[in-house]
Amino acid sequence: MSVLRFLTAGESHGRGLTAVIEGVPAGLALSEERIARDLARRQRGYGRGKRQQIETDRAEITAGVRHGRSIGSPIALWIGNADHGNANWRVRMAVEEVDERVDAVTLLRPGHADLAGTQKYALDDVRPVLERASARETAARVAVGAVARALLAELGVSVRSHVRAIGPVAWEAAAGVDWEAVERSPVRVADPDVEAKMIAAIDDAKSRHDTLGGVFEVRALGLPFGLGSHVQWDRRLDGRIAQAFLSINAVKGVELGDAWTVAALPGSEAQDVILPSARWTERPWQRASNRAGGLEGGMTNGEDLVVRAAIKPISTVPRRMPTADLHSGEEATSFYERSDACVVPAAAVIGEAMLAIVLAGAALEKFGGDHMDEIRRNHDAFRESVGPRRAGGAGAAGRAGGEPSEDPAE
Ligand code: EPS
Repeated sequence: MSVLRFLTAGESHGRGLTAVIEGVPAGLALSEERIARDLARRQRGYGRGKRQQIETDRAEITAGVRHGRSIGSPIALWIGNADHGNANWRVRMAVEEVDERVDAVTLLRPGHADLAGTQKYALDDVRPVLERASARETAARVAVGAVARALLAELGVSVRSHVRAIGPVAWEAAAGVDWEAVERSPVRVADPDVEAKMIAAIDDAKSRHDTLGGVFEVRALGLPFGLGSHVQWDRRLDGRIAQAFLSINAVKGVELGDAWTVAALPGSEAQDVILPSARWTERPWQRASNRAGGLEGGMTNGEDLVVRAAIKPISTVPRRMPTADLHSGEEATSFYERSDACVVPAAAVIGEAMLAIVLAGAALEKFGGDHMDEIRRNHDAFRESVGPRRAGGAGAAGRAGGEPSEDPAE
């Protein structure tokens, strides 16, 4: 269990979303403005549906922050659902008993949690399942992620994302991505030709009453060595990252570095050569390539961390689809209200949040401390210590370490 934990609560059309984050040290500068920026980035993206025109997500910080800084106690966040203001939703999602008749949702939608959820929780209405399974919940995760990013920024780490594919249209980003161009793009790519093709693909899917999935990539830049550990299965950072990404609604596959390409190469061509110190230009222990995506032995290895995720086309397909009825078990056709046509750009922002949360937790495990100053000191001293290590326990590049113990008991 990470020292940084969070829980969310809230239904898609209920009053709103709550998040509680435990383990944030004292002294971290935080503001609702900063969180709002990430929430707005999640709401953007070509292919989003009408719901995003109703919501303007804003997280209120209701606990754990005083005079602009965390105080070490749990941080609580509240994001109201504007759509709940609609009279229909107020009745359908009322906390108290209501006098009005509320019809059960009984048409099971394949690809959603509807069938498994109603069976597991013994429900005769799909509504309670779909409300919580909805990707609306990811707004709370992005708010939590903004807190995690603030902590990582103090350690010189930034988290970025771009889209690699929407439906059949792919974008192979170069190593030096123009991140500002990505931010300006409604499909999160930095190539105008590819952007136009992706937009056309989404328009085409919409006109055919269909939806599109794709692939997004998240990178963490400026990471220190040694987040995660090789010593125990559940401390391996690669496993923790994969779990975090697969927990994002509709994500069905995760790739670390060039995993799928490397799988087809002979071992002699699959490595990232460790360069000698004469060739280091930016930091100790640079590599000739980064096929591993910044992770070896379940630890960060100083290179950029690269995670890619495959997201399936949204299961709410805007046309009638064959299904079965929850009450009768008989053949039926699914209903359609409204939905997004493509959420790949938004999912990339959610991926940033999940990666930031995992990395901030791992950084707190490595650098410890209850105040940001303490964490910064530990972090800076560790970064200083990275470099060639001499036999006999001498420290990095011949620095201290290996000194005779001054413990009088020894
Ligand atoms: C979602 C269905 C749509 C999306 C929603 C996730 O909601 P609605 O049924 O209200 O139109 O808009 O996403 C969000 C509300 C959001 O903020 O991302 C689903 O079924 O997962």
